[in-house]
Amino acid sequence: MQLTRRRLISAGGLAAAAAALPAAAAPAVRVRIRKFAFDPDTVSIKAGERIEWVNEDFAPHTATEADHSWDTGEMGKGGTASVLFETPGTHSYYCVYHPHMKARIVVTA
Ligand SMILES: [Cu+2]
Repeated sequence: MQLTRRRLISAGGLAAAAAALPAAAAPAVRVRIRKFAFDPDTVSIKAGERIEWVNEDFAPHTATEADHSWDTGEMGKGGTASVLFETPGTHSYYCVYHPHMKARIVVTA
């Protein structure tokens, strides 16, 4: 059973250019998932930074944009996933398994 899963998904266009970069090249801001909540539930980053989620619960979770423009897929216990945000804007996201889990990302220029 695979406990740790890493994904890199690009949001906001230029996906091909972003995918060519090593994942470590973009700074990451960590969001913990614990007790069926995203912590912090609002995070501000600059364009070109990544969010990395770490699932500290036993239950599986996702981080999924409300309009489904990006989705980490399932993160199991101890799993991680990251998304690169290249353009300014505000993203509302939730967990597809537990829709009451909601959070926000503000990407500034
Ligand atoms: Cu969940």
